[in-house]
Amino acid sequence: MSEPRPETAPEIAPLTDPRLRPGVELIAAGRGLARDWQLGPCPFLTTHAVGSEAEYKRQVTASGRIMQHAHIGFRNVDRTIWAIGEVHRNCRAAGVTVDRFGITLDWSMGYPRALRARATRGTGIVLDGPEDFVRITHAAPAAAHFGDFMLGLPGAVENTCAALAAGVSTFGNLGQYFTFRLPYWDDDVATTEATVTAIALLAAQKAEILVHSNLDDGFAGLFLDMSCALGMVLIEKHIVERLIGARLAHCYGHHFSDPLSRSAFHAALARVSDTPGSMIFGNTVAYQSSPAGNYASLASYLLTDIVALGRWPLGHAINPVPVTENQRIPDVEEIIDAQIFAHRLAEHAPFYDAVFDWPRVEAMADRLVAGGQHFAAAALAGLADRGVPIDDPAALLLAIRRMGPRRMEALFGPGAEGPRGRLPLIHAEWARELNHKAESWLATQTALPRPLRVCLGTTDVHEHGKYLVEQALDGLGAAIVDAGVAVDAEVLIDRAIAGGAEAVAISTYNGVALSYAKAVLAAMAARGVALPLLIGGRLNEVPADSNSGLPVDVTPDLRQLGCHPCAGLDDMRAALVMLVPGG
Ligand code: B12
Repeated sequence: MSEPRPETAPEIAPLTDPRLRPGVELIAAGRGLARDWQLGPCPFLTTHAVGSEAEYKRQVTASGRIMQHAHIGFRNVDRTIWAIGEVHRNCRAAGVTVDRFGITLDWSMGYPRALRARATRGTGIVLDGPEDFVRITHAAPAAAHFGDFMLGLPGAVENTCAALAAGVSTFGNLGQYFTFRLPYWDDDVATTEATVTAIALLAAQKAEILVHSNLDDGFAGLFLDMSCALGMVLIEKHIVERLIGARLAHCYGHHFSDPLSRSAFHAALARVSDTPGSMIFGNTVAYQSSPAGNYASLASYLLTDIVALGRWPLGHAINPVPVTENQRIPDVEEIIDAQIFAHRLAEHAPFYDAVFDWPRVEAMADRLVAGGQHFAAAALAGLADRGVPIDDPAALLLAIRRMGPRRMEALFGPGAEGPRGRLPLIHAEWARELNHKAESWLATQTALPRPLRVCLGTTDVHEHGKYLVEQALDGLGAAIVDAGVAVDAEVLIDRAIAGGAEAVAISTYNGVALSYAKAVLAAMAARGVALPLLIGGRLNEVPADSNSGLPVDVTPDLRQLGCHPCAGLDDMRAALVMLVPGG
């Protein structure tokens, strides 16, 4: 099955922008900031007598112990600080060391500080000032990893200064620069300038600071060819290490379900990078079952990671994701259980080294590296041909972000040209799985009575739901009006009207389902249209008066508003047939 061709698609921006300041100027600004902002103290650095997490990682790697990462995603700061202490203490009592904590900031933290109070809030943590960062880094003698909504977003400089002063020595997340869009924020020039300035500030530190890039947050979660993801490693290293002078630690994992390609990607990374890795992210897309079933997915990816780290000790921590991840934000007990599970598995895992088919892993790593090098070289040459100064980190970042994963892959991918796009050297699992899901569903369906025009968009970066729905609609014979990814409600309806849509379909995951649906209905009313509104994905939201800070299901509220919540594709087809005249 190939990618459906939407009838209409959002406009494409030029690759260069005269408003963008030269990289050298931004780097100088970052260096200037380092005179006032230097790495501060925290219990992690003092307890382990290290100058930075990079130094700590080299020490522990040399000892042969596998490091562990725990992700904390509560909205409430006090609850987060309590949770960090609780997890660290209880795990230590069980003989388990949690080396680092991933702090899931809320997407409103990505804005410049002055705009945050008015921003839509998702499900993550909101920190008010540098003192809040300090409270978090002092919650336990473990490294605090600020990955989300830091680098790559317009508030990068403020957040980086505050976290640096609080003792943080690993900063994310370059991957988010390429894909994350904040509601009602379109100034990608300001976002680029803030990101380069913040990375230059980190490069100018006396201590060795790690810049973290989660590839799956970036284009790796959207490329159809896994070797292009390895290519992004090379391009990002060119930008961050060669052009800006900082150290870049890569993370991967969300979308890597197959042990062969997951360990091969690690082997490939070992050939192209000597910077300590941050963490290997859990294969969260595989969590499609109950907690008991998800333990099987947890074991599957963790065993692969531990055995691969045994062979290529790159310094990554493993990330045992709690088995409730696909239902909601996991709670403290579930985080502790996952950490204890990982520690015990790390005792078993080395005995699996002998039974892994390493020559097959190495052979796939060969193809990943060859394909990645092809992609990186073709992309840099291709962008230079299009007038992008590829020795300027800011210009290069902006051009790649504006070109996007589909055009990058189509133009610079290593695979042969096929009838409908490039043939992937190594087909990304997420795409294979969703293609198969769409095919098997369509095999049980009949086409719609007539080709309906459906406008489809997402509220946030989660695009896989849309990818699947696009395939299903295309197979049903519908015409797709593509409103794009992370689109504001008003723009969604403008594109629906411009495309002559008869229904609107939204895919949402960030815990904003109800407020977004209300904004869409208001936008329709303001434009004098009333189109059926279908909505699917993670239909929840944190109530305004919540004291737990955890999201709740809003399906009944959506129905009350007159929307059509869809648990899956069956609900979608039924709604379309019922709602659209002659549908
Ligand atoms: C993959 C993933 C990501 C990837 C997305 C890659 C991409 N480019 O698409 C990445 C890594 C980028 C990501 C980022 C984030 N994520 Co995320 N992510 C997931 C994950 C693991 C899978 C979601 C997915 O795509 N599934 C594949 C789809 C096809 O399957 P499905 O959801 O079952 O879809 C079915 C139905 O829902 C339906 N459907 C879906 N959409 C639609 C639309 C219509 C119209 C219809 C009819 C049907 C329909 O059809 C499908 C088949 O039945 C989930 C956890 C999980 N396992 O579900 C977390 C999850 C959704 N993410 C979450 C969060 C919080 C985030 C971040 C904010 C984290 C952060 N702080 O950075 C960021 C988003 C930032 C931003 N800018 O928006 C939370 C949401 C919390 C909540 N709402 O309760 C989850 C639940 C994880 C968790 N437990 O914390 N994520």
